[in-house]
Amino acid sequence: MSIHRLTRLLTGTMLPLLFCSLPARASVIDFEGFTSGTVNGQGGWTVEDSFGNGVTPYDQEVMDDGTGNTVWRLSNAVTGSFSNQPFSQTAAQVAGETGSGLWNDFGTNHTSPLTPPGVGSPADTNLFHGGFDFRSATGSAQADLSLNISPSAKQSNWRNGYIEIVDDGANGFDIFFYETGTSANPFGTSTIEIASDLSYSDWHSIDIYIEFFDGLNGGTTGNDIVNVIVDGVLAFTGTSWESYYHGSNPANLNPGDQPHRQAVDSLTFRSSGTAQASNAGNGLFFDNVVIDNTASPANAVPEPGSLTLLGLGSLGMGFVSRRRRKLASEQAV
Ligand SMILES: [Ca+2]
Ligand SMILES: [Ca+2]
Ligand SMILES: [Ca+2]
Repeated sequence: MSIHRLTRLLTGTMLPLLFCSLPARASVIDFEGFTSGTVNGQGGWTVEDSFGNGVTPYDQEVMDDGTGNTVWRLSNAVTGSFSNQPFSQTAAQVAGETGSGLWNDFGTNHTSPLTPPGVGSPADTNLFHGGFDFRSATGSAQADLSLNISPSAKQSNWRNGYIEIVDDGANGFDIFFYETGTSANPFGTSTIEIASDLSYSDWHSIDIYIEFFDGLNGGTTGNDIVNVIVDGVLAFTGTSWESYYHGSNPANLNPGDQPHRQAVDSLTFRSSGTAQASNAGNGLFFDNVVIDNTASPANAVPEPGSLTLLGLGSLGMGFVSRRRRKLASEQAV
């Protein structure tokens, strides 16, 4: 397990146990105890669509990574559209702006699909945190491997952010963020490389934090703050896809339409675009998938004194290091 993931597990689970005034809301899936084969139906994960849009046989499975560690593997040997892609467990809380809700609502327990899909489960926090570890399933390059991960409502077509892990076949993985523009031209900014050449053989960690703020900047650009942390380092600060939703449905007139404001409760791990059959059986290993809608970069890192209580001196060095990094408070675009 990466040191960065361990720190998140500590902040998300152990500290609340130590300080009982804090609710333990972090959900962490390490796949231990899962049955080999499809992850669908295990630990709250789904690789299906409960709204009748069919099932795609993605190249994914729970398996041993060769070290006795159970992981989940996904490649882009099979690609598909949206709502039947793999989705993680859900958060205990729904994250979004005031008045937003989950599209394709799975109810307050996130398990009962609303048919037909609509808006429900109103947001009860403005903070979203989704994170995971990953590495190459082969430990080496896989040309044309590309997978994307988005904060989403469970089995929803409607994402609210986008991270892409790409292998260009040279020197390691490259990480991209899809930034939005104005409500009139929501995808005007497009993809931005936020990290490059991460080794194939090592485990890496990515964390996506969203802090939702009501409305847009002057009715045009997103004011939500999205911080992406790669291997414990703030790699990029951008915004959510809210300008797209405002721009694509400005009047929000039809009850059946997707709303302006998209709340999220999970991560989707999406295999899309041109299928790369040569990656069958390979792709990425994922582990330690965290959904925790109680933390943001500003409050996720405990004071060094907390670590003294834990007696974890070496980890304390890491925490101090992270604390010294100044997190951007303004959008990068
Ligand atoms: Ca594991
Ligand atoms: Ca590369
Ligand atoms: Ca906003």
